[in-house]
Amino acid sequence: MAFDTIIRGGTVATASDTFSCDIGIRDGRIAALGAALGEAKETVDASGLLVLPGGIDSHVHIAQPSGPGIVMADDFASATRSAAFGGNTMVLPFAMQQKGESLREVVADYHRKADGRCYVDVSFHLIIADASDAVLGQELPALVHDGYTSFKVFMTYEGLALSDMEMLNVMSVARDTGALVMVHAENYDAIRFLTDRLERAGRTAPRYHATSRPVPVEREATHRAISLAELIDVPVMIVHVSNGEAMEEIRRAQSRGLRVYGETCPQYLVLTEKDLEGLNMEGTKYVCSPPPRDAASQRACWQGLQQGVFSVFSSDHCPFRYDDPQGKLAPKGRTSFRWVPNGIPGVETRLPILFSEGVVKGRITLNRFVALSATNHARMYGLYPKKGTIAVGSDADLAIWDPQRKVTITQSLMHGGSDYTPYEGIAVTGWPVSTMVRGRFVVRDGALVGKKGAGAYVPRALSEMARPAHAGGVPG
Ligand code: DUC
Ligand code: ZN
Ligand code: ZN
Repeated sequence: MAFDTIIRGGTVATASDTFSCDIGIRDGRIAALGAALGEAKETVDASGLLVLPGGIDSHVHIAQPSGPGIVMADDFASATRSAAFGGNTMVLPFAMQQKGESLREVVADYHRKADGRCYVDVSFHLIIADASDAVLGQELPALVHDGYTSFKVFMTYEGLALSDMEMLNVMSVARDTGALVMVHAENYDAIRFLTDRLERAGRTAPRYHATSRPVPVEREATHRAISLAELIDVPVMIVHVSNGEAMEEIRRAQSRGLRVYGETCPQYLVLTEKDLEGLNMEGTKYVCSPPPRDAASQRACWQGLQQGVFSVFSSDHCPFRYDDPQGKLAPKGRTSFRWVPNGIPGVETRLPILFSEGVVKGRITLNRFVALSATNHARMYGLYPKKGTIAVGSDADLAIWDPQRKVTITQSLMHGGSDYTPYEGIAVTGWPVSTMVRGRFVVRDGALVGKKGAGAYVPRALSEMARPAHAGGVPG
């Protein structure tokens, strides 16, 4: 038998082309693309459906320590199951260091949490909270060498925020090792100043979370992160960009030839700060940072996606349960927005929202959708062409979409550990009906058929974007 599986009759799309062809799969990889491929142990009829590279969500938080008494809603099993139902075949969570911890031990701990529990493939970014000489001089270079080729730094958050000096030191390690630095760009002191002032005025409701982190807080930090990266001559990814002013900082850097990349997320396309105004504590369901903003910011984020300022679209999945004293309704969180855990679930809804609001409404092409949802993530984070495309030799990581299916997003359709979706009631057209990882279905016709533990850890090469040949070149 020539193939294990043939997917027949679908419309296949990559980041560059859309074409009708059958896909022959052998030993977990794409072995042939064409017509009349012959015999296979199994044939899957995809007529009337789209066959796309499985989504790669390169910004998710799973089972991350979140402060005293707070528990994240997803472990690796529930997060990767939810990811698979959302058309994803790989996620990149963070292995988060806390002050004083050995990075090596942190990474080993995340492997223990993930091993044998994943439904889709995973790889880890690092979060550097303790930029000590031992971490930067020894552990970090060795980990980059071992395939942990990207790390995130924070310019805000108690216990995580790095000073400019520390950022420069971390960026120097990235420069020496070829790693990619991801930056959470918000000005910590400005947020603390505004938060104190709001609290003194009795403005503690969830909606003041947005007031405490206005656009200039993000724009300034974005500009500063870019300037620091320019000094070191190192590529950076500005993650979860929420508005036009920060986006314009990135565009300006790109037009000056700097290797500065941008990411935005669904919450900045379809939510606004008005969502934080819900009655009682309902607004906590939308507390994330940066906060959702306004209609003009949404339009700017679409422009960023259309014009290539943003090369990746991720969820920033960071789920907490709502009706739970270990989640959004933690006792301390009820006293002030300052203590509400930051983050919202989104790994399952990222792609249907982008498909419906983007492709179906004519804002982006199907090929741009593939680039933003899969291919550029693989290129950015050292996974291409094993992951992120449909090509002979690539892993058979595929999502089969019904482009006509109309669904109203609601919590009862979700498969993660949270008890709400911030996208409740949003009507979408287009839905991922089946997801296949390395030639095996995880979700088939809307039902879970994959095994827990079938998802594998994938070590990564250096980012293509961190190589000198890419100076000034932003993936389209
Ligand atoms: N902000 C982050 O920086 N990370 C996770 C969630 C959030 O809202
Ligand atoms: Zn962040
Ligand atoms: Zn995040």
